[in-house]
Amino acid sequence: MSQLVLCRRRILGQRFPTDDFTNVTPAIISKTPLQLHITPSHPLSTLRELIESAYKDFTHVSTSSPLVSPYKNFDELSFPLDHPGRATTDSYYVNRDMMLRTHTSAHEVEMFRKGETRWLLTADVYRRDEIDASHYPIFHQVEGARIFDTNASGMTEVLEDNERLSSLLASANIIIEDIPHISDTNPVQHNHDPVFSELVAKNLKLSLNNLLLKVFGAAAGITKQNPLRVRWIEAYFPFTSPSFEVEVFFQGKWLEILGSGVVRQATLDTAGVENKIGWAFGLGLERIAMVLFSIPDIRLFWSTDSRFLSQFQQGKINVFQPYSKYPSSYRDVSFWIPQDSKMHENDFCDVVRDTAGDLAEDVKRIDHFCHPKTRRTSLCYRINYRSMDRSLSNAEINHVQDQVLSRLKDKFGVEIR
Ligand code: FA5
Ligand code: MG
Repeated sequence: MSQLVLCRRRILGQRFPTDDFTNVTPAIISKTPLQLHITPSHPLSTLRELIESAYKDFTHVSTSSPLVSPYKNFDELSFPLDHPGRATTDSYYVNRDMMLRTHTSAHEVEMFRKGETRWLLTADVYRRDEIDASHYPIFHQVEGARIFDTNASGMTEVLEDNERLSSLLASANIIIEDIPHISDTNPVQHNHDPVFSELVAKNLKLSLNNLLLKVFGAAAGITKQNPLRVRWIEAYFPFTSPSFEVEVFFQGKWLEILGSGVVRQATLDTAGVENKIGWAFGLGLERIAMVLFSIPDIRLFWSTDSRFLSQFQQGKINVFQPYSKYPSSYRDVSFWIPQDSKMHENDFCDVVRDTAGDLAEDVKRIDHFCHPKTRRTSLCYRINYRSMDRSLSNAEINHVQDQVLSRLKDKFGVEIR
């Protein structure tokens, strides 16, 4: 009986067998039902609606289970077998056949297969990562896509839309640093008409420049003297070519907003869509919401404290007033790792997250030492504990820290120094 319980994970009411790939933790599983992006008045929900309002004639989808097969997350999108994103160090697996999606692109084939030609899909995505104010293992993306017929009427549709979108930008307070739609290093696909592919890439850029103007214009006080600055950068994704990333200059920094490109024909072929060409983008909600609402720490999105939640209303972008910053407490942990250990930094962070939850604000590696004689490796991490809602007592932090140490010993066989 206990054997059965140990070997299964229950996620969103379904039970799954575990295997050597299983690395999803209870802390992560407990967040899967929360659906912040459709929680009324939540800043992520307001931002989702703002983006949707820029694509009024698109189909909008915003719920679906994060459980997908690795095939759907990677293979359907032409990810090579040795792509680092597939590694258990980077992604959360329920078992070898089921994982938590790492991006909303996992639903591209499904949406195209349904016959959708212009759509937005918003969802929670999961990646194993470091711990600090701008990284959280769960975040939210909006995927957008549009496809056109590869005939004369499709071409007319793109041309007309490009003209419409260009004229909207002509008088807007925006400076765009552009790059060529197609180049040697960012090539047209061999089965695409280069002229059509360029028009589609242009449509993608125009459409997103208008979106960013709407989103940042809503809060930033964009004026003639203070125009929005957007820059396009060549990128690589296995499922688009040419591919682009977009950054926006905001509060003195370039902020990475999204990835995008002309959809690989293989994706449309897999979806059974014929004689179409189009674009797709995937945009992260948290980083935009943090600057729009002045939210200083990514953990706050998960806060259930009414001092956070009561500050927001659906549809309204306002500046968050921090209610107080409680003191930090630092605890260091030094340990020897076993000789043949494959323990990864993300493994350490998951132990901390699973034990301390959102009390862990920041984790930094402060020392890495290899003993010259024994060749043993020792690591030292500094954990910053701080609650966003209350003061923590020393006893409470010590208790959490002791649990972190004992889990490290149990899971990875480390020797605490
Ligand atoms: C992707 O996820 C691609 N699926 C995007 C895409 C879609 C490309 C369609 C082409 C066509 P990337 O890993 O760069 O790409 O993430 C996209 C955006 O998600 C980033 O620009 C960023 O805004 C956001 N993002 C990525 N990682 C994090 C993170 N750890 N925390 C918060 N936001 C993140
Ligand atoms: Mg990126």
